[in-house]
Amino acid sequence: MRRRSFVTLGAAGVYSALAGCGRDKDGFNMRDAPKGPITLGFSQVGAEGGWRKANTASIKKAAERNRIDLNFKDAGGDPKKQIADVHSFIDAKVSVIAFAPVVETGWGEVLRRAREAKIPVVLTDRLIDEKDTSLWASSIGAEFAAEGNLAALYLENDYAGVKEPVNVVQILGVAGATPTKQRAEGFAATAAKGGRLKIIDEETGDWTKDGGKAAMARLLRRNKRIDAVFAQNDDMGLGAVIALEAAGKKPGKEPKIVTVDGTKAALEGLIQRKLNYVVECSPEIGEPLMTVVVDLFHGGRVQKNIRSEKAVFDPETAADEIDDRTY
Ligand code: GYE
Repeated sequence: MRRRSFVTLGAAGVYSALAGCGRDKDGFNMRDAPKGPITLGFSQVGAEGGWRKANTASIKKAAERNRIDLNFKDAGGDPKKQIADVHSFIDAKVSVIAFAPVVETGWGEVLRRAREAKIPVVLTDRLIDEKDTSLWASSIGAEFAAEGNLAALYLENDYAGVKEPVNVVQILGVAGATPTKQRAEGFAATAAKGGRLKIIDEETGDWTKDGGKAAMARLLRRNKRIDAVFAQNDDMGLGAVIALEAAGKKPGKEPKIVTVDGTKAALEGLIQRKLNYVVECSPEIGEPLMTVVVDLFHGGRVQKNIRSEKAVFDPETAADEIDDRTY
């Protein structure tokens, strides 16, 4: 952990008087502001692809800017290691814990332990399956179901006027993660409303390019006619492009491909017309997270749910955006 002098948050002494109120609306008993810098224990899912790497970079950069001492741990995609990492933050007596959960389940015990130790918890990116919502102070991330809605809507519009059903295959992220469940639900709900898109098959691609490639190869073996692919993230969609080209297909024409995230690599895929649509999911959670972390101790208003904006790119809008894309 890096030690920092108590500089930019020099005003903290003034604000800490406000933090004396000590409880949020869920009755969460907040600790008084630490004397030195706030220490944040952050547990990351892993480094599975472009989105995740950008998310990690955003968190590290924002911690530095906001003079927060970051204790960062990478779970390598392993839910058990991730829970052990969060226990280790409690042992280390960090001021606050934040994490992006690999999967939704298994969190009750460690979060109750954090509460007993009076360490506030912030969820980033994804959600957890716990009824007691007072176990976390805030959650920051995207609306995954709405991303699935948009992905289906764009395909639906593309096939307006086509009479036969449009055969869609889906490449899913890791099972048990919030975006895997909710993107699938959102896509299916909008597809059902339109009545044109038919989800004929699905495979998991584990959020990675290699996983997406292998999933697409399996889907091609099982399905004669695939009109469109919904890949739940960019990396898997770009992996699917490789498998389709290896099978002599023309990704972007037949089948059409829609993905979620909005990384630079995917915008390039759009410009090359190998992908058709990309729904943006911003990985830039660092600044909003640090704002919440500071507010928790210095009396600012902490919102329970903070949702990010989203946009959809096609080849034209990707060309406008690509030079500004940093991830
Ligand atoms: O879409 C994917 C990453 O949870 C929103 O996780 C995140 C997802 C993102 O592996 O690329």
